[in-house]
Amino acid sequence: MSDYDTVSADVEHEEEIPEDHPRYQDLLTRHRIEKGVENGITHLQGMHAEGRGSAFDYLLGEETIPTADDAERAAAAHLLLADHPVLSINGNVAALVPGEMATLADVVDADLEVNLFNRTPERMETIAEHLREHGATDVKGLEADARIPNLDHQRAKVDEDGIYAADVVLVPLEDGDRAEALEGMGKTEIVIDLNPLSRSPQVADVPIVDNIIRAIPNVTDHARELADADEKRLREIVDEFDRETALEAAEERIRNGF
Ligand code: PTJ
Repeated sequence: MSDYDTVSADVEHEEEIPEDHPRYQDLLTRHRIEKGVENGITHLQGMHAEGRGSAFDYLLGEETIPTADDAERAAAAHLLLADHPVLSINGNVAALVPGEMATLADVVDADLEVNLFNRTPERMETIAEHLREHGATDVKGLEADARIPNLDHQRAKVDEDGIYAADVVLVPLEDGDRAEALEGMGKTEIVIDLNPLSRSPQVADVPIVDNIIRAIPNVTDHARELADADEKRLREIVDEFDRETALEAAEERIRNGF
């Protein structure tokens, strides 16, 4: 019998998933994505994305590897140094870590902006409301009064005083085209993606190869710890981080297990 068979597939509330289950984090993730789809937050395609992520996470050992922790610390330093940081939210992110994103936004004084691949007014509003229910005070993305250049219409829609004006953008679980287009706008880009070979981490200034469920609370912990650090110290952390090393280490772990 596989580990999956030990928990009923139709768990109604996540509290029913036993915390001592060996695949607890994976079961919790799947449950949140299913609920996200049921509640009109996550697109059906988000389930495919989650399946891919889950396979990479299994190979990573379902833990934050040391280079991912370095990336999470560098991300915190970038966000603290930024004049206008924005955290981008799609349907998977909203289902998996709504409260954690609101907390991070609070700690680093960033905006939250809903930015969808499969954009509909209903999903935009449902996700914004879901974030507010989880502690977000101001949710951007609904104005859509600016466009990311060189990207097709729906995916390019952003707020002029949000992602468009941002100097540092966190784009988790993002598709490669938009990550490239944001990079083309000269923004400092932090990407969270469990696949180190995906185009988004490949173009990111800070690629975080980790499960977003672990990554966001860890970025927040680093940001809290660095809250009193001066600009020189924050710049040192940013400069010490090596994106190539982080990508190579993640690929090595996935391919060879070390
Ligand atoms: O909500 P929408 O309409 O904006 O659509 C969002 C999805 C995720 C469907 C869309 O952006 C998409 O199709 O993304 P991709 O191209 O499948 O890329 C998602 C990436 O996120 C993949 O490389 C996955 O490995 C990775 N991923 C999935 N789950 C996690 C993850 N990375 C970190 N943590 C996860 N839990």
